[in-house]
Amino acid sequence: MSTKDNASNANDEGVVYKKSTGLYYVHTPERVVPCALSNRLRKQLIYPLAASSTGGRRVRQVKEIDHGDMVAIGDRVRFYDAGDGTGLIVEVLPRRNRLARRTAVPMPDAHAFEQVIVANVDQVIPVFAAASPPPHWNMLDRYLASAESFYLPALVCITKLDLVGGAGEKLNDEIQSVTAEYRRTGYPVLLVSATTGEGMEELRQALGGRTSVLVGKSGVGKTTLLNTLQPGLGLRVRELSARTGKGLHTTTGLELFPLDFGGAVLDTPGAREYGLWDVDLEDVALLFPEMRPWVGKCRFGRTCLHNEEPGCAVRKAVMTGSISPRRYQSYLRLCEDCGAP
Ligand SMILES: Nc1nc2c(ncn2[C@@H]2O[C@H](COP(=O)(O)OP(=O)(O)O)[C@@H](O)[C@H]2O)c(=O)[nH]1
Ligand SMILES: [Mg+2]
Ligand SMILES: [Zn+2]
Repeated sequence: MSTKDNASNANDEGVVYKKSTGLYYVHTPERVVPCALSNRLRKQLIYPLAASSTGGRRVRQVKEIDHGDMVAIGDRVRFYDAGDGTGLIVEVLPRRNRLARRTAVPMPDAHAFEQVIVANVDQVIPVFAAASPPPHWNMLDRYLASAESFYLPALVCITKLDLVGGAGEKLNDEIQSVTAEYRRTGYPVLLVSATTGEGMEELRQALGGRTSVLVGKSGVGKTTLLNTLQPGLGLRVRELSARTGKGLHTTTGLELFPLDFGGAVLDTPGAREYGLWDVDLEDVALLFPEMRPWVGKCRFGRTCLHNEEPGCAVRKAVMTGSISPRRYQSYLRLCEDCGAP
């Protein structure tokens, strides 16, 4: 086949798995094509975003593009195949959803802009170690609330179970009660260990055929889980620093990895920045699924922030045991981050 035949095909479609110095690595079922962005597309600035039509988001979208980041990992794109192994992206197809972070702003009065980490996500998987580093469940509540704010399903993965006696009958009390709590709230929880292999089959099934994003701080064991499921994924395992016991930071670009058993996974190299923004204070409670039934039923209705207000239905639910006091504390801390007085 001549290279001309490929060049004539403008309708190739694929998914961006990796970005690197102006090139987008587009995966199709048959091949990987490094693509540049067409100038025409660069100038167009606006492209349809399926999940959002509000003015505010539209503005953010333009800002995002202003900062040169108009194609995200996970985006489905159409491209011209140049016939020499490279291509040119001519269209970004509408996004089903996205996971984003707020990027630091250099000037005090400038607006933070949204940086899309990955588009078209099926699930967010917060990963926590049962021990080493010790888990901070408040952080898990943040990840979960963040996923909720993007309307993304979440699956909790607690790994290194071997360090606390395994997932069987001897399961550590704290892990047991926390697991039960999240499951009651409706979040699936997987208890796994890359060392003993327990829970790994369930994890494989949860990942299969889906696009997943692993979030969790460095050193919890994310990369090891992936390497264990699929040896040779080429992901570097960072050793815990012998001195500090913390994960060593290396700056690696984000990359979506295709899984042999179907689906793809993004291993974020540390996730401090998954804060919330653009969430109104009155809506923070909606990011906690177990609070939703009470939102709007307080004496002050939808203006209640469920803190000190009299006649608060959410606080009453905490008092009567329907809402975990621990999750409620996480809610209050999140409110503070969102500017609660
Ligand atoms: N005991 C135990 N150690 C683990 C397990 N998974 C990972 N580790 C260790 O934890 C450290 C950090 O792992 P890594 O996968 O690089 O974490 P990441 O930063 O989240 O990707 C490494 O020293 C791993 O060997 C596990 O299931 N059990
Ligand atoms: Mg890693
Ligand atoms: Zn209230």
